[in-house]
Amino acid sequence: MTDRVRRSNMAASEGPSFWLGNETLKVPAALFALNRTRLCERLRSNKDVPKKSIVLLQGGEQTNRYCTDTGVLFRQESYFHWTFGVTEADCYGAVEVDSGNSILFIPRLPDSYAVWMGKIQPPEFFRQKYAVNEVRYTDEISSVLASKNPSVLLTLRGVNTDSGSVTREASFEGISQFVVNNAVLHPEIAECRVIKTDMELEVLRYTNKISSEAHKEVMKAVKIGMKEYELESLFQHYCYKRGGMRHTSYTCICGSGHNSSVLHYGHAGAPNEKTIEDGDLCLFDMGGEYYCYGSDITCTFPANGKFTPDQRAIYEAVLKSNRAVLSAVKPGVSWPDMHRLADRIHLEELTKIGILRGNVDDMVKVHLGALFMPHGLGHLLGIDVHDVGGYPEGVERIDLPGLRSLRTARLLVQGMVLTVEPGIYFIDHLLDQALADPAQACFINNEVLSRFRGFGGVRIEDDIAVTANGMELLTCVPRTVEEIESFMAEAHGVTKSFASASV
Ligand SMILES: [Mn+2]
Repeated sequence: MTDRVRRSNMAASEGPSFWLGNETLKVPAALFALNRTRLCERLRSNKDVPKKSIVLLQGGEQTNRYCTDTGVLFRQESYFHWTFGVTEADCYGAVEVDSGNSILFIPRLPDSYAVWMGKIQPPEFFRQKYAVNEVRYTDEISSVLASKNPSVLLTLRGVNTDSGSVTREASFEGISQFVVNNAVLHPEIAECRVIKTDMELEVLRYTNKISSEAHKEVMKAVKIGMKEYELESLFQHYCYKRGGMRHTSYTCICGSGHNSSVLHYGHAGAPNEKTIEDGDLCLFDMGGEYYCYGSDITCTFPANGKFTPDQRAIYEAVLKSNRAVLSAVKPGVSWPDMHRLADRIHLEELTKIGILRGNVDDMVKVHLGALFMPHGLGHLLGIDVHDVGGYPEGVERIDLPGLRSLRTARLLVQGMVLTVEPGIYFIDHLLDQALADPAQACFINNEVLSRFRGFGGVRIEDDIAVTANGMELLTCVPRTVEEIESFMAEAHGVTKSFASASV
């Protein structure tokens, strides 16, 4: 343990924390103090950062629903959360790089706030709540920063490599009197976010624990005839009631039957509204978020508690690739190689099942793996479900089917947190394309494949932390066919298929 970490652990046990009571996790404000320390250390060793630099971040803004005065439930902007852990909207934050001194700027609220929103707290309240050095009002940013006589303000401007969107750079009245550098901060802070501290890992263990339990509650409760959204609702209820998770990390994907092959099912155009039928596979991809730290877990299981032989075969093919990747993961391993490993196992297993025929090496040459797994094997996870830092300068996206969907092509490093989410899907659009392409069609046994039209898909998604010589599995749900079948049978109080009993 380094002195820095020992000091932060001591601060963690003594200082203020975020806590929602009951069995929820206490998260020390020291987590964010350590993040700021790490950021300043990185910036001080950057030759483009002069002495007397100040980092300036703008927090998320409270917005309303379209033209109305109905407030949208606020969730903090992720870089601001990583740096300050502040839950309130409309703040700014500054960090003096040389000293690490932190200044939180809060909005000066109108008197009416006290009537409609609650007591107006003084700056000292927030100074203690967030363990920052100073708290001032946002209408003082210009004068407070000028009094520090900074050489440069470092603001955040950079592209999110998953969305292509650009971060919102801090701006305030009077900024033109300062020298501003908006280029140097983004790659440095993104790189800090890629490697999780022990305190951050503790939060991600917690979000995974609660979300794993919630998935098990869903598996216990599922019945033929239910709507998919009833399970979405149960997941959210469990996460919030037991885990204090007001948000999920992303929109819940609750696909049953053919919907399980729609990769991002659950959006407003396909809002988890199908009735779950006997014989359906359920592919439920859901993750709770606590204090802005996320989780991302997918369970695939038969709605009636019993796999058919075909469902079992596909499920076990995916489980085999999932387990192979978990065993191979360690520092230094290339993430695209893990994707290739999963693809190869899928192709081998699909050949055993009879859907494919021929030489697997030749299949790899025509990228046949991407026909069944068009998405990437997994992605970095943290405050954002698709966490930042997947493609820093020097790491190029591989422009090949499947691999181009990877949200990172990095070598693994201890402290990274990632999802491992191989899947096999039967997507008519892609299957028809492949059958029309002689280079791919020659490997496909269309007679066997036609049996799997409308099958849907299987995804098995776990969250892992990369350790010194392997990985730590954060997700804990029934995974083998036997575990799932016996877990569901026990939960439903029967020893075999309970489909007919529940109609
Ligand atoms: Mn995922």
